[in-house]
Amino acid sequence: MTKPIYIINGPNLNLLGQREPDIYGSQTLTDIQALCRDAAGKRDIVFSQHNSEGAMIDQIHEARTYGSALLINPAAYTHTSVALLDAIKTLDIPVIEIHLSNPAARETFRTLSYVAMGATGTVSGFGAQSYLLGLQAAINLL
Ligand code: CA2
Repeated sequence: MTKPIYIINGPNLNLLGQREPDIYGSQTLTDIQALCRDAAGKRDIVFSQHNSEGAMIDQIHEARTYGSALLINPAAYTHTSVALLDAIKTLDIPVIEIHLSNPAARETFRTLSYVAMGATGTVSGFGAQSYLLGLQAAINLL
């Protein structure tokens, strides 16, 4: 049986759709999860959101064993977390970094991504569609 594609979301993304729709869009994370499940077709998706770094790392470890690919929106940990980078570097599967906004076009502190240093590639700036483009890339790579 094909292993599932893991989609891991970082802190505060549970509040998507409730604030800053001009930056992050008006869709909720539940809406994005449904879009991803539709786009994945027969492939299984394990979709999760975590407000703590440790919980994200535990889920990356799970993806390492049970996943065929990983999509990750690390949210603010993108710009701070060597621990997430180290976890991602242990994976032998495609790792695609996802962002709703385009961090490179925002504040200077968002221009550094530790996660990008361990990712296969990054999709940024297309709102919820970033997830679908990333998912398509993962499926094409598998
Ligand atoms: O654009 C993205 O997807 C980000 O990963 C979102 C993070 C931000 O720190 C990154 O630089 C780029 C922020 C997620 C916060 O989520 C919110 C949800 C609802 C309302 C406000 C923020």
